[in-house]
Amino acid sequence: MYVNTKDILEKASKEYYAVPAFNINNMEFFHAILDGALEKRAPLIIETSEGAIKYAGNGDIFKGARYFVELVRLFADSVDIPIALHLDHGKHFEYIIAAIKAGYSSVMIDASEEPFEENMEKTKEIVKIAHAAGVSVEAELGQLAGVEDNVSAEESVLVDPDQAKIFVEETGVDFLAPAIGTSHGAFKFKGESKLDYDRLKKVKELTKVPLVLHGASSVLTEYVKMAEEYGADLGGAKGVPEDQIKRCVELGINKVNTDTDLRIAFIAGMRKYLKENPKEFDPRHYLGAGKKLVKEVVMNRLEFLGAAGKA
Ligand code: TD3
Ligand code: ZN
Repeated sequence: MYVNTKDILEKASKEYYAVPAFNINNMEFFHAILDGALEKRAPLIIETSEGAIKYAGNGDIFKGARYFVELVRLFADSVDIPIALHLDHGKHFEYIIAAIKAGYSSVMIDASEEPFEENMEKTKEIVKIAHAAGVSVEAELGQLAGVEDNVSAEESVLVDPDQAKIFVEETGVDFLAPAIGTSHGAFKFKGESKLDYDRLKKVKELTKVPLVLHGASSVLTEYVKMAEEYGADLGGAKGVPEDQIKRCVELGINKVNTDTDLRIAFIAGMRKYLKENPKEFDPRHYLGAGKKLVKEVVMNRLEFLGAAGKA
């Protein structure tokens, strides 16, 4: 069934597990993710960036938002696991409104690069509009380093736990993404991954809301290697190890945003297939090879985050 993201995340917050939020841009990734969640009997959050909405609408953002709602609802309505659709990194008012109007379950207002007061004001405004439409809201405090899609920052700025408490109380936001040292994309760290667990623990204690980890892909060696074996150049790719993400879940993370891991698995599967089947040109076959590996990654994440069996 199609549900409010809040229903999924409040249960996860109470029981200390996390639900992955998987980014999609097209039908194939959605099918792979859905199949994985059904097999694992897990709740599911599908999310789209502003860029994905523009892409799916072939330039028209209202069509793009509607496209994703129709796609997700069509399948969600006929299965018995809870599925929510979320706008990831909403930075522009028009995208946020398009998502709410089209029927998204939740939206993120990302004003994290603005000063604290402005972030609070913008978030408050979106919360008022979204809540009136029955849509829940995520906001971000601090900044992640890295560049992906519409999302970019030079260096990370970590969340201030005391500000987080004020922010949640003042804005009425439903979920909070605290920056604790992760970054977006396939090249997250030059040295070792270092996350600020103490900061995360404090944020949870002071806010008590479901918390979101961005930039949480693990960049699994197995898929990076496969992609490189068949022609990709991903030298220096590095993600957040799974045991570090698990630690974050123990400390109160309930939504784990995942894009890069799916992209890498997909390209690995597709490159291998194309190389091994040079006479093949049916898109269902080469896209299908990517889908198969996306489903594997999805099932692995659902399992180690503790979402498997929670539907
Ligand atoms: O918000 N996202 C999704 C990607 C950003 C826009 O496309 C994340 O936090 C996941 O990041 P990643 O790169 O670690 O999968
Ligand atoms: Zn993110």
